[in-house]
Amino acid sequence: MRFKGVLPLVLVAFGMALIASPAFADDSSQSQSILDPAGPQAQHISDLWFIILIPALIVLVFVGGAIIYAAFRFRAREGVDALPKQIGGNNALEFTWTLVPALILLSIFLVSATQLPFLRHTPSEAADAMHIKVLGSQWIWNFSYPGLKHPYPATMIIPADEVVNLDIDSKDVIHSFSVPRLAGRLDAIPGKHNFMWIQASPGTYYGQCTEFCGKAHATMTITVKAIPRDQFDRWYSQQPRAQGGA
Ligand SMILES: [Cu+2]
Repeated sequence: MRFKGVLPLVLVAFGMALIASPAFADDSSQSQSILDPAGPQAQHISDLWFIILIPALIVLVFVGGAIIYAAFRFRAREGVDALPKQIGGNNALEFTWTLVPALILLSIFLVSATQLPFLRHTPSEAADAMHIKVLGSQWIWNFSYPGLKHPYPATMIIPADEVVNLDIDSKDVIHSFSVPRLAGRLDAIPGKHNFMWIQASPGTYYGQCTEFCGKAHATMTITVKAIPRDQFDRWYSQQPRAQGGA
């Protein structure tokens, strides 16, 4: 009973440590955290996460502090059985605790919504950037390049520091494309063409299907290799061409 107020705080602290830990992990090639961004999309999302963390921490300290204070101050004590003074019908108090959270949530909504156009639309200066077709199927991702004969399973090679458009589709059930260090996740839905763009610093980035899609869902991994433009051109020129392809 007397630890009732401490338990939520311990749980919240544990949860926050769990969430924040990848941000402080070293820049290992295995990292899969959006808080360790390697491109402008992930950078925006990561910045937004930290901006929202500030009001969330203030609320945590305020509400958690009030819970701890109340739990200790008004705990049951030997020989004292009177209820603490009960407050009810205080309009000013009720108005405040409705309005303040509503304003906090509205601000978070607005600051998030203003990011959407950047995340949804290819930057205008990269209007002619390459499109790669991303096809999810049970249980492999395939990446098709313009003019090339075969799709490439599991590993996507892209030119570093350049915008690349991804046209995302599914062959069977709903999958979700997610490479956290580059961008947010986007569902691959049969019959619906979804779109996102990425841009990556040179390096190798990992992700996976993030929508449970059947028994081998866990093996549906993604590797994105961002290599310098000249290396990319060399690789591309060595691949089998589609018939009639450039
Ligand atoms: Cu899947």
